[in-house]
Amino acid sequence: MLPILYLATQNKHKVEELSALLQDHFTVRDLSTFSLTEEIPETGSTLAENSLQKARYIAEKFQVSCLADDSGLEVDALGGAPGVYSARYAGEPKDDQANLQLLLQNLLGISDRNARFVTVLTYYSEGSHHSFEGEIKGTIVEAPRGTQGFGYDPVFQPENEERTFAEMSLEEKNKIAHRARALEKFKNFLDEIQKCADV
Ligand code: ITT
Repeated sequence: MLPILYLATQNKHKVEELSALLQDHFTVRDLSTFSLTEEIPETGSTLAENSLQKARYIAEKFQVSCLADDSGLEVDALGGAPGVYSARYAGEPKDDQANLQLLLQNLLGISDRNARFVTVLTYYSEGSHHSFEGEIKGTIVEAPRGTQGFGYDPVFQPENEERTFAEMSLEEKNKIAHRARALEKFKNFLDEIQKCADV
């Protein structure tokens, strides 16, 4: 029987992407099991701090093993913005469309469109925690393309690709994306632990 892992996120798209990649290792559960009425706090100033804060919050509140994800889009010409503020770039409440439009507006007339997506995953279990980072480089296109994915996907074109993430299926995005790369490191970590347990 596979161990249970809770995903410490309130973003249903992350749940979808992570679940697809974790199903061989865990019985994955989202937070709908609990009656969580508040937003999980994220007051850190880095992705790593927020990722740990979210994981610790859910692990301690519900006494479970969990995996949290904090992600951001870093645009070179904007000095790394929106970065850790990606979810609320256009202010409160969180609004993917408004964030994306503000990003395009701030890049109007700018030829350097280089950017990267970063994810920091934190696994929190029985009082200890481990974090894993994944990134993918790419460019911000001039106008949104595609209807799949979420967030900034319609304006992010990964390097060596002609389509934006929003023009790819979930499976295609999951082969190359920041979240999948961080998750690959998490799985390698699990395999190492398993090897030690087998000796
Ligand atoms: P949780 O904190 O509950 O996990 P969130 O949506 O607030 O959910 P973040 O704090 O990590 O997540 O915010 C990241 C922002 O970047 C958010 O606006 C997302 O829409 C966007 N984002 C994250 N991963 C993305 C991806 O793979 N593709 C496109 N946009 C993404």
